Amino acid sequence: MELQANEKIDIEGILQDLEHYRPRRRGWIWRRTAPGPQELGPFEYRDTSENLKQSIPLPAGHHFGDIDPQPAETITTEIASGRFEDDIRRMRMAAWHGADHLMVIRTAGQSHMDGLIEGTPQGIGGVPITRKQLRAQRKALDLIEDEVGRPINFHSYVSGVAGPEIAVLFAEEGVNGAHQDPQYNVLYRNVNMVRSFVDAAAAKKVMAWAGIAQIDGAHNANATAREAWKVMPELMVQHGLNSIFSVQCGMPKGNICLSTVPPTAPPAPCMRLDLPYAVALRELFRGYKMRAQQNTKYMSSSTREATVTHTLNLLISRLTGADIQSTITPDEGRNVPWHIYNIEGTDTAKQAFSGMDGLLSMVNIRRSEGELAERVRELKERAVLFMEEILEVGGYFNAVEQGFFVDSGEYPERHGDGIARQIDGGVGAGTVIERDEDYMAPVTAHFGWNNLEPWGAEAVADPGSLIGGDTFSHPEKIVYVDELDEEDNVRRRMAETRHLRGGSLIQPEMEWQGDGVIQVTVFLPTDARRARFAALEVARKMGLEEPEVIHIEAMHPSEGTRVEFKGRFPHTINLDELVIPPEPEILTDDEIRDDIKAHPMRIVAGTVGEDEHSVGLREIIDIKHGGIEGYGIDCRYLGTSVSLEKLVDAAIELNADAVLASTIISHDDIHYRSMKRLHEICVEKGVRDRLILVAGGTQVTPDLAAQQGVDAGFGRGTKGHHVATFLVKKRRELSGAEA
Ligand code: Z98
Repeated sequence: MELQANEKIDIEGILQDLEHYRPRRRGWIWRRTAPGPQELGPFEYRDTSENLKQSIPLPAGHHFGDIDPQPAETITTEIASGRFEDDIRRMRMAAWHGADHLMVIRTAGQSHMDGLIEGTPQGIGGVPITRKQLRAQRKALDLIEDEVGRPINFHSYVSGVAGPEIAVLFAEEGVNGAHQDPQYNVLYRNVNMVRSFVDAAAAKKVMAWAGIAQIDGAHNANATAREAWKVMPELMVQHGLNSIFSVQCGMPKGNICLSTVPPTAPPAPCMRLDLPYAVALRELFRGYKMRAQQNTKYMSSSTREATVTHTLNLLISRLTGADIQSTITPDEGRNVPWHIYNIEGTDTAKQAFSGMDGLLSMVNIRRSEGELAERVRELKERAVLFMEEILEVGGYFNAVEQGFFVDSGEYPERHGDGIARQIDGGVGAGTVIERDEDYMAPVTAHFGWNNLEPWGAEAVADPGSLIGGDTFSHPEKIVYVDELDEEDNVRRRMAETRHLRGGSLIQPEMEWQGDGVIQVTVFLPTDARRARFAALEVARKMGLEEPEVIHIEAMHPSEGTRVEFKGRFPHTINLDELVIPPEPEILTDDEIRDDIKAHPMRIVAGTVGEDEHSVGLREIIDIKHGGIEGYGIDCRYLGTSVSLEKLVDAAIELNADAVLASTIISHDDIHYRSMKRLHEICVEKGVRDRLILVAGGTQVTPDLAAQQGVDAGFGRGTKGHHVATFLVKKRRELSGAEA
């Protein structure tokens, strides 16, 4: 199986023979940075990684030869709509935009699962991780990484009381990265703390064996705390605990990623608050990797606001360093993320990093003096004091019992509202038992006491050898369960949307094939309260089902409101029934410029008849607005209300190649009559063969214009490059030269 850019990925094909699919590699792969400065198009880049084999550049990339610089940082996007089969297509799109770390699950609450589940049940706001889903996605990603020419890291979460089992599953299925932090279980999922740390040791050992990169859970404290910037000292404590614990479990520092988030957001003076924290953290944790996540605590339903927050966060990353850059989708404040927003988040990171390429070669942060120096020192001191107090009260477990964590005060201040858990409380309390002296488990990457010596040196080196190999060395021993639920499975879901695959029918889609969801932005000239209900009425009148307002923003208390709503468009569109005109061929700017340079061109232009509307024509000509003089065309503008005779005479006198007549006024079809007359005058004067006649105006229909005898008519929406393309091509045609 190989993917072709012009063909959709075959999900049915991916699902076939999954039982025998084996991931082709294990472990995390970092981006390969370019060995030195990289020339791309007209620019030199300093902080980039290798280019993709196939990709979609940023929209403005077309001005620069469609270059697509890839930053040095690994870029994450979280794709977990609840239907893994639809997420695969989104993963492919994200990879084409430059994401190489794809995370699944989000709010699904895997931590609440007490064991492994099988099959492909649908998740709510996330994906319940099962072997089949992981395997299908890894299989798809193996194809996608070949397509874009870069390894894609696949990521999920090792949490909850099934954590160690999940770690084994991930090692077996080629998952490359995982969140693992026992503190997350304790604080946010109320898993018993003793159990959580014992599980974490086992899970981390397995992750280390499989080369899985780890992301910790410290960032959840800023997302939970009432005032996120106040937990900065605690965040460093949480990072410290999980990091050193991971090292002790055998994980290399180079695979331990601190999950750090600039803790606050605009309109707070966020750079002043976030930068010292970022600097202090990186100094305290040298040798570890930084995974920078976007601030979500203050996210609203404004995608614009989320994007600016993200961009400011990206500046922090660029100034202080990030190995992995996450891109929370800008719609998280209102949706389970949609396809288009995963791509937007990825592009925001790509764009911001490209824009800030080489920044540190020109800008220094004032680390050693002033406000930054003082604040960095203060944050570190607070973190160290926090650690010391944990020791004073008898250790981490006691500190948690006393509610040390996620307190809304800035340490050492405490407000007494932290999350407190009991040592013998929570899910799985009392389930940890000491291993017997003769305890023995014939498995690879086993943590802690394992009485293997009596079984000989081979057993010590490879415990699995005692049972003829375990699933790590003999994956054929993995028991693959295809589906458990007759109703809730991928086969059923895909049967419902079969008509939308492989044929000519399509339906709008934001999340799942055939969801029919569309989003509409309207401005309603009334106050916010009434606008909300008016918008729903608009949606109903548009024929949308289940309309819902997803964002509302006052433009003024009474003048108007911006409303965004979504709804279900219940129809399908048949692509075969569309009448699609042939695509007009537009020459590139460089092609036009080269042609004009080789064969200079002159035009005369004016607004004809009794017409003072000159703006449209001027914009077609004007260099600043992308007009044709920008290509080197010599433009002689004769003004407004120019008679047709005068226009033609001027063209003859100046030996022009073309006449551009602006025909704005359209009552009684005067504009078409002018075009006809223009053509006739040229015929009368014997110059029709050598003059190109172009007419433009907001009411001009190109076909009707051509019927009047001019060479082309240009209507509303015309830009300079349309006209320039036409002029160059027409002149080639007239001179018999092949385009
Ligand atoms: C992120 N967007 O970090 P449930 N373990 C840890 C976590 O941080 C999380 C989970 C498990 C964020 C995602 N983090 C939030 C350390 C979640 C997952 O209980 O399965 O939902 O937890 O990128």
